Amino acid sequence: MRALFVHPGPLLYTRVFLRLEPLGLEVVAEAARRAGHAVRLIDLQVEEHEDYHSIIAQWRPNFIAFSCNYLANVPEIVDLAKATKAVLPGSFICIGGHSASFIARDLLSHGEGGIDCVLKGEGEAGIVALMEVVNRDRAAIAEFPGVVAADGEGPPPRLVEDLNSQRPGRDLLRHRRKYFIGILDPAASIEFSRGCPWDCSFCSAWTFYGRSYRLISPERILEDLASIREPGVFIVDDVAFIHPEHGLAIGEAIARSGIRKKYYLETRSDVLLRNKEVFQFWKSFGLEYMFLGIEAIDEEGLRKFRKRVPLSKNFEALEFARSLGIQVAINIIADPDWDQDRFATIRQWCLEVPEIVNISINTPYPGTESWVTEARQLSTRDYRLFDIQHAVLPTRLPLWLFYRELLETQRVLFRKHFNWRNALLASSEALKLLMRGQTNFVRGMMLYNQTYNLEKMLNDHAQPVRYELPLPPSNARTAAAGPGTRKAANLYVHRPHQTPRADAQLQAGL
Ligand code: B12
Ligand code: SF4
Repeated sequence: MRALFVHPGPLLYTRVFLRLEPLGLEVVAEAARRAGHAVRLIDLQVEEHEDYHSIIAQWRPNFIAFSCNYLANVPEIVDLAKATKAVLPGSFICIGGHSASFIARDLLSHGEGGIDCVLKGEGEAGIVALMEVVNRDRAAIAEFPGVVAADGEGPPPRLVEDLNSQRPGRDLLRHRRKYFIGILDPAASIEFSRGCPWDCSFCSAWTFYGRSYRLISPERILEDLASIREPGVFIVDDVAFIHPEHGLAIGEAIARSGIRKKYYLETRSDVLLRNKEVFQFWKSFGLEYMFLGIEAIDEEGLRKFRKRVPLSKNFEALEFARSLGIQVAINIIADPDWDQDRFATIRQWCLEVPEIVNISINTPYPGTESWVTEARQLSTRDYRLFDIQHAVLPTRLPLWLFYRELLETQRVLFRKHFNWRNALLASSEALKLLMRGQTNFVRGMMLYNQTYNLEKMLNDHAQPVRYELPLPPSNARTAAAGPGTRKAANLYVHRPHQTPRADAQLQAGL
């Protein structure tokens, strides 16, 4: 078949701070290519809709597969699918990815016949067999694992049997130098492990992967790393280095190989403290930036998000990261219920810590436990606003005042890092990048005020809504389901795995 794999356009975040290569889609596309299909990939984060339409018109693919990891991209994907079906009525259109897996039926109904199926779960596990079925007998697709189609739904999707046998089709991207994260410009992405053994209430990583946690071998990782030309590398794992021996083995293999890169990773405070030697070692050959999901600066907030990390551990982890000389970014979740005093307290706290602080907004997503337990009614069901940068629950303050406080907090934090000393450092880094022809970081900084702007945020809420998110299940039904994670029983995409004993101990902080 002629198969076109499509990543949708940028979100608010991507315009300023980072834009990363669509690694998941590359893995799925590569599986199809290795099975002998003619494959192309277009990433609309860095290309235009006209480029997409011209591939459709000239190459005329007969299989088009969209990646929908982010809810905010749903309207764009649905419109592209409909427009494609109108010009290529015989083509087969499929959607996969993280968010698509939780709202499969709704996507089909928004598509009004323009979407043939949603393939839930890990795409590389099912894409090749799905393409075979489409080729042979389209009527049979509804029996296929992970498929949701207009006339039926197959059994749950299967997990990939061996992650080491998968490869990302990195050469399929047409503009590799457009991906960056801060001053790691350009940057590539890489995967060391998949899944997460924890179960935070606001997150859908664990419900997607059925609470499984799998490792990729150091040999395979080294082979992948050796194929990467970019000097910056973003490690996409939800929580890096949960198993210290794995982190050390990868590190030793890299150090031996002589490959020099600068790395960015995300982890948890308790993992950082438990595996200090791994992070210390990684610092010695290129770990430069780390993201810690702190989420709240009070015990009550941490309990609500079920982070299973006491506040004191978070502060201890920050101290340790500082001592290593790693640049740390942390995330705090703002609640729409916050008033001006709460914002002022957070602003003060953020100014006192040297880290880069990112503020996101508490957003119940389908697939998370918050989606079924949140008692407040959504104030909007516009997919485009579900990007954790917009308030989708009722705000205690008038909406304009909530955004004014939030933007002011973000601006204070932005300025904190653009004081004269940092500005000098950043401008010398920026100059080096510009001299190498890399403009992503500098352009992002220049777009800050235009992107994070009160008028724009309010205007986003005033847009006509053509596609609405489904309603969360009624609170009455969830109350009957019982306490804790049992409420999440129906949320899983991949069937839940027995949590291995070691990981259960990790969660309990043993
Ligand atoms: C790395 C990452 C990022 C990277 C971007 C990666 C990228 N360019 O795609 C960064 C840091 C930029 C990022 C940012 C954000 N992210 Co993010 N991110 C992740 C993370 C941790 C891992 C994704 C990943 O690369 N996994 C590894 C690859 C191999 O898997 P994958 O992309 O999921 O692809 C697999 C399947 O989804 C599927 N698949 C994917 N595409 C397709 C297509 C087809 C046709 C098929 C059949 C299958 C398929 O098969 C793939 C291979 O198995 C996930 C959590 C998670 N574990 O999924 C959150 C996650 C996806 N992010 C999330 C969010 C909310 C965001 C942000 C909005 C906010 C934020 N600060 O985190 C921003 C906005 C991003 C933007 N586009 O502007 C949420 C999504 C929630 C939602 N329902 O929309 C997640 C689930 C985390 C969470 N807390 O729940 N993110
Ligand atoms: S530790 Fe991170 S990835 Fe795991 S469930 Fe919590 S927020 Fe999600």
